[in-house]
Amino acid sequence: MFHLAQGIYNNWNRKEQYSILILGLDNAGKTTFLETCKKEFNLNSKPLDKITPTVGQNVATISVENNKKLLKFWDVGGQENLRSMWSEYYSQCHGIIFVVDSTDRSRIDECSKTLGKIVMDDEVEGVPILMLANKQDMPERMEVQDIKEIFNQIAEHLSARDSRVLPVSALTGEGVKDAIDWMTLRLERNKKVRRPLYK
Ligand SMILES: Nc1nc2c(ncn2[C@@H]2O[C@H](COP(=O)(O)OP(=O)(O)OP(=O)(O)O)[C@@H](O)[C@H]2O)c(=O)[nH]1
Ligand SMILES: [Mg+2]
Repeated sequence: MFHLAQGIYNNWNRKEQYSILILGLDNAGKTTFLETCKKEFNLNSKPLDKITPTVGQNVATISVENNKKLLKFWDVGGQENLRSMWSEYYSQCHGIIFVVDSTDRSRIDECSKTLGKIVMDDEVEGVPILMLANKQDMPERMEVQDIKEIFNQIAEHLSARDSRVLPVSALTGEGVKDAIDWMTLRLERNKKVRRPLYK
């Protein structure tokens, strides 16, 4: 009887778990975004001024929708020599967040080429991609519309891919919850394409 009750309890308590990969060039604000997410979802987080360039990976799990879903974020280093390792994560991920430094006009071309390479990878087929125009708190930022145009050129090559560009400031937290909401909804809709893991 106890085992039956335990089984029912476990099943009832089962949570869907999704893995989300945070990608983007070095200095884009990926780790800052992750730490701000942790703070917004009441987890212990690092002071933002103590973040250093990522060499390995940072992992954090946040719980959304009244604890029914777990989003496991993988933040990996964006320096050029580290980008070749990104593809090792593709087959396991349910969603990709691509962070763009909206103030870095000189690297916007490198940024779009990097994103182009990601979306062309077969393992990424069907995975929702959210592009974040980060650092919107800075006066010298590029407008979201301009970033959207660059992104749309890449999206044109895709079929009915779920993708979106949203403005955020990982530093102030502006737009961060909206970004998580968008991704959570897309993960739900893409359930048939990639099954969630259960915990
Ligand atoms: N003004 C402003 N600065 C930001 C924002 N997000 C990140 N930064 C700054 O950008 C710099 C790089 O941030 P990181 O979070 O380390 O960038 P990263 O993408 O993780 O970099 P790598 O780990 O090297 O790939 C830091 O000085 C951050 O404080 C933002 O929204 N606004
Ligand atoms: Mg980092």
